[in-house]
Amino acid sequence: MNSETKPADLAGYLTWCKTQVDATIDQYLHVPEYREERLAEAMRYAVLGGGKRLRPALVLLACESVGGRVEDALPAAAAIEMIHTYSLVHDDLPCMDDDDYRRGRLTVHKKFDEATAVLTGNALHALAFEILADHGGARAVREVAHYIGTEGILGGQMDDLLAEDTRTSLEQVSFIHLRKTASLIIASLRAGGIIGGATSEDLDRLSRYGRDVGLAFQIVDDILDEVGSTEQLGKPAGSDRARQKATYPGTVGIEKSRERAREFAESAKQAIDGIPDRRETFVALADYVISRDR
Ligand code: GRG
Repeated sequence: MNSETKPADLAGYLTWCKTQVDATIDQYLHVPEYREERLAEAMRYAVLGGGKRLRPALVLLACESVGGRVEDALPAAAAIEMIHTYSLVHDDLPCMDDDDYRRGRLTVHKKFDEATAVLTGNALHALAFEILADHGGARAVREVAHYIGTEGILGGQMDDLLAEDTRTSLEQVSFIHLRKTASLIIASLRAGGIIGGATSEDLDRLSRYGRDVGLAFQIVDDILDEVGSTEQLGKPAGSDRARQKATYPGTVGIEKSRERAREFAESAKQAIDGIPDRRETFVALADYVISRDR
C-alpha cells in the first residue's frame, strides 16, 4: 500500500479509503460463536451498512499530509468511524431524534431493539478506544476523548436537544454545530496528524481546517434536510423542521446558508495552506463538502 496505488482524484481517493477502512473494521468486528453474538451482529449492522467514511478518510489524509504512512493510521481511522457510528445509533434513538431510517435502511433500534441499540453504541465506543490505545498512543486517545466529551459532541448534542422548539440566534446554532459536528472532524484530523508525526503548527492547520470544513458540512446537512429527498439522503428528509431543530436555514434561510457554507469552505482552504503534502486533496474535499448531495 503506497501512494502510487492511490487514485489522484478525490472521488477515487475516497473510494480507496472506504475500501481500506471497511476491510480494517471488518477484521475488528468478527461475530464470535458465543453468547454476545447479537451485540456483535448489531455492531456490524451499524458500522458496515453504508456511510460516506468521510471522517476515517480525514484520519488517513492528515497522517499522509504530514509525512506519515497510511497503514499506521488505518486502525485509528476504523476507530473514528466506530465513534461516529455510535453517535448516529444513539442520535436515532426514540429519546433523541427518533428516526427509523439511516444510511438507507432501518436504524439499529428498529432492526433490533432499543436496548440493543444503546449497547451497540456503547460497545463501539469501548472498542474504538481499545483500538486507539493500541495504535494511536496516549495523546490521540486523550484528544479524541476530549473532542467527543462535554466540550465536544456530547455538549453539542445536549444543546441541540435543548434548543428544539426554541428561538435560537445564528451564534447559538454555530456553537451547536461546532461541537456536535465539527469536533469529531477536528479529532479525526488531529488523530491522523499525531500518528503521522505532525508538528504543532501542522496540528493547528488541521484543527482550523477541520473547524471550518465541519461547520460547512453541518450547514449543508441542514440544507439537504430541507431540500433533499428521503431516498437521496437514506434518512428521513424534513425531520429538522418537524422537530423544530436549531438549524442554519431555519435561522437565516437557504440562500444565506449556502453562502455561509461557501465562506467556511474557502477559509478552510486558507487554513490548510502550508501543510507539507496533499494540499490539493484538502482543497478538493472542502469543495466536495459544500457540493455534496447526500
Ligand atoms: C459522544 C460520539 C458521541 C455521541 C453521543 C448522540 C450524540 C451524542 C451525538 C449526535 C451527534 C450527531 C449525530 C451529529 C450530526 C453529525 C452529522 C452531520 C452526521 C452525519 O454524518 P455523515 O453525513 O454520515 O458523514 P454517514 O452516514 O455518511 O457516515
